Amino acid sequence: MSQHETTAATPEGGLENLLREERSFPPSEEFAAQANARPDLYERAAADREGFWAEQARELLTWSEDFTEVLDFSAAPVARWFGDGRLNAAYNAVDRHVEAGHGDRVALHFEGEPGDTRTITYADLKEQVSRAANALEALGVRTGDRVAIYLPMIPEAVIAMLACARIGAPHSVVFGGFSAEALHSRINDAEARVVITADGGYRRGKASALKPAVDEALAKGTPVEHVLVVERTGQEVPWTEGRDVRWADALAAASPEHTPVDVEAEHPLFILYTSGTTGKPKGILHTTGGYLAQCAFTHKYVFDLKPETDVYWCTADIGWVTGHSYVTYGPLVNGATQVLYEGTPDTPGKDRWWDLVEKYKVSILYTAPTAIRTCMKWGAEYPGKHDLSSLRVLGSVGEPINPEAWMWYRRTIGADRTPVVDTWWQTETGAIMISPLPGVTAAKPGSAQVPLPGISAEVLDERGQPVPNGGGGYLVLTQPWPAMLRGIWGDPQRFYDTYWSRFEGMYFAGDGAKKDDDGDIWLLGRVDDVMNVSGHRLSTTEIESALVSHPIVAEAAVVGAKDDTTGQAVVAFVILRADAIERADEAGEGADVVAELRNHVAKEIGPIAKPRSILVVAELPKTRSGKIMRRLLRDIAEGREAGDVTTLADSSVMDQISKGMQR
Ligand code: 6R9
Repeated sequence: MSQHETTAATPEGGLENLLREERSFPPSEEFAAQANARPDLYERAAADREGFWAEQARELLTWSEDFTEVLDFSAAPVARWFGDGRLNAAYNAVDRHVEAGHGDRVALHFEGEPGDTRTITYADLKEQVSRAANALEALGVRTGDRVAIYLPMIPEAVIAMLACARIGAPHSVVFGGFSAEALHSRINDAEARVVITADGGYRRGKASALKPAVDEALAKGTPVEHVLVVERTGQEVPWTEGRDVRWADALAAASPEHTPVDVEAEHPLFILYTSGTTGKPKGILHTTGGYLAQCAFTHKYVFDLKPETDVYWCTADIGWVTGHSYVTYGPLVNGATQVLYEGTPDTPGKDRWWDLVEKYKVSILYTAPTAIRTCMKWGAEYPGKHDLSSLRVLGSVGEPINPEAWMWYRRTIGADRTPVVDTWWQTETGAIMISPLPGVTAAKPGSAQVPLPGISAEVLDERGQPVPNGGGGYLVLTQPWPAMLRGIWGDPQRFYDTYWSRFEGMYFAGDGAKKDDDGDIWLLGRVDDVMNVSGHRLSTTEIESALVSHPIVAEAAVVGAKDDTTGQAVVAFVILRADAIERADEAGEGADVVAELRNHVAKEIGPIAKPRSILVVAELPKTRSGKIMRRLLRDIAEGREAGDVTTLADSSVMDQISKGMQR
């Protein structure tokens, strides 16, 4: 049986196996006795939701001006939390820990892929962030200006984000694996004035380049005035005098003192682009006070963080929301010590992660199911070579975790001792929403289980009615929460249409879910045209647009097919232009066409979007109204008989495609 037969991509896929899961892992007495979370958190939050969040915001953050107002949802769906309070995110993440006498505590244990290391204390971080903030100001960046960040996983990525936050300049981090084209559209959408990048970074034992992609993006026309370039690999890079500035020079010239700019709680902290159901990525907007409060709260309770003794490691890249909330903001606001690792898990060997856990005595590990399944595939001998006894909490995020992977994570990595927390949330939610609490919840392998204290979720049927226990439907959030997105950058209508129009007055997340007999929630994956490949969100439409932008492609349809390792994989069906087919036939270039198109997608979007397979077809299955029936293509891509074809305009199309697949 494939691992994925138990995790359906859509509610109609059926989840019968999952709901038969009866294993339960109650917290041990020792863990519960020392846990941050207590069962009464739920009751306190239920009794007075707003009072509960106000208490968390005051306890976990330092405000330069206290708030009197907690939630204002009068302009729904845009919420204001702690609206009349003022604070600074970088001050909360850095300075106040130094002022409290923790300047010598390690903030970041950085490990480069080649094995170079840097230890950065909170005092070091304060100096670096202050210098970087002064450097940005010297380049003309003011409060409210946007700054794009395109960096590998090096300390400067965190420093750059915090430097922006320090001056109240919203950052827009673009994942380093995205192409020049993707970078260009994100820079322009946010109208960034400055880009912070590096010459390159280390990946799979090699120095890969980043700066050339920035040059290529800027050549297409952008409002960018300056590019700050971190020297990471020392490779030669093209240089534009006057525009490009060396990070090291700019920081050396800047003062190590900088007064953080106090902003309103609702001041924009960042924009982060994520794939939606149309071709154009959405710039998800997060603001300061509510976002930080929920990041800090969830990080403290879901991971049971003890900042004095824990070593925390989240393997996410800062290009994704997990890297924002659980590398940069949550952990640093809580004064945690964390590991930051630049490279891949199998360089130089398949035990690199476990080597790092042993070396830094990591006690809390937060990673994605795709990584866990990859490690499962490699085998237990790799973690087995290392002492992993420091681990005490394991977290999972990004996609549904199948019970087999959950069990392996707990047994092989956690010695059958550590709680595993499966955390459901999204770029849009800003912070964890549904998760067990270690020390409180009896965990069920494969289920995110319960909304956190102060969070309200429900599973609704087609007509918007809550499903009974045992039923399945659509996951919605029924009450505003502090870290919720405040909109889509520059597109309020799309914000409303995407999330708030399906069910009156409720946020529809785009995920299918079921409630089991105990009322616990099981996530089933996306119900829209968004794929989840290795925990990364990709839009079918965006990849289709990329394919169609190639001159030889007439039409394209993309589906996410189940994949044992990556969760889903991109499978594309393309119709070539007639003249292109003739030319390819003459030259005998069939295979080259596929390779060419895969590379084209990598160039347009990024290597993560490369289709696993591309099938050249003569026709696509369409309804009479011309809608491509992706459901049928998914059947083919997953090796099944195609389902109901009666709504097709031409039902013979599927036979032709299946034959093509068998060849
Ligand atoms: C944090 C993050 C969000 C989508 C979300 C859902 C899927 C995330 C999950 C999960 C099941 C979990 N997802 N965590 N599905 N169980 N624990 O991943 O944000 O990149 O915006 O993706 O990921 O489908 O809607 P983002």
